[in-house]
Amino acid sequence: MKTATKFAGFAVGIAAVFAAALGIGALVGPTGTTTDPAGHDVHTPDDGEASGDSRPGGLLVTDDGYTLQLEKAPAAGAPLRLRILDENGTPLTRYTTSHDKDLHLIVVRRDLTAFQHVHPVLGTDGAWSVPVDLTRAGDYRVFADFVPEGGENLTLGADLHVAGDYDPRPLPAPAKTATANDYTVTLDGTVTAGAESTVTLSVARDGRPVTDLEPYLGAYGHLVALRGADLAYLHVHPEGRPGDGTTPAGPGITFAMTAPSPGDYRLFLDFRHEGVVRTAEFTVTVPYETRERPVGATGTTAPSTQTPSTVPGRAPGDQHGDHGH
Ligand SMILES: [Cu+2]
Repeated sequence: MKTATKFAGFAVGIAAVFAAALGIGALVGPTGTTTDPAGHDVHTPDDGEASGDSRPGGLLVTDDGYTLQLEKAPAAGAPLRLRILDENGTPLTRYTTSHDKDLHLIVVRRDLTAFQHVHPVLGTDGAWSVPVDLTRAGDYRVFADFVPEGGENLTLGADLHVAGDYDPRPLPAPAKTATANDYTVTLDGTVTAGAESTVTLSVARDGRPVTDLEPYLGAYGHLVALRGADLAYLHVHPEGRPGDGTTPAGPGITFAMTAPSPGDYRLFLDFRHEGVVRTAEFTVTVPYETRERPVGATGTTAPSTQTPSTVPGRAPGDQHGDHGH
């Protein structure tokens, strides 16, 4: 169960790690003090919400009582098979549909190439299966993103080894545009560590904005973001839905994402147009902040780079009221 308390505790841990990573003081002040600026400036914005946004997923093979059990890499042409096991080791067969599917499976090589986002089929034996392209040798990461019936969204991750000569490729340089066949996708927005950021991805073809994107997985686009160093899987939410009366069918698709730390990320946008799903890929570097920090008190000054919209419904400084600072 993900209680608010559990999330808050985790957020404190993240804050401490993040503070250390920033080199601004590894120690969060003693419980009850309000004098440590590092401890009060560095946090995840959603730490009071049970939305799942406040920690990256995909780093654990077992979480919240569920385990991703992956079969060995299949022979060429055979499907990849996996199970989600509950805490008794029984295959989970009851899911809550999310983004049109009971299970979203992401397969990517460890160097962030060969990205695939597929939707397996659940067999009567409780095993999911799906064809995947594993023609490039190397280690892969497999992410299962699902909602157990009656539970909360989980993303489990496991490694898959594909024998052969592995020639890992460097992460492409950060860029604001990406191409997918004759489509060009442009990324607008700045991703900030530890705060929800809004990014808009705009689709054009042959230089003309595409305004008739087709719904895919309940949205005009589906965005997966992975942290380069460890393939942490970020939860990303599209803003608006097709048919809600306000969300346009392109060219721009807007998402809210939270990068848990500075570093390099790879973004994969799936969008559908004229019946075909295409993927545009971007590298985004989330910088270390050199922003002004409020000193000595909470509730007075918001970090200069945070706009009120990044912390909806919450006054600056009140994030720590429920977990002991
Ligand atoms: Cu999916």
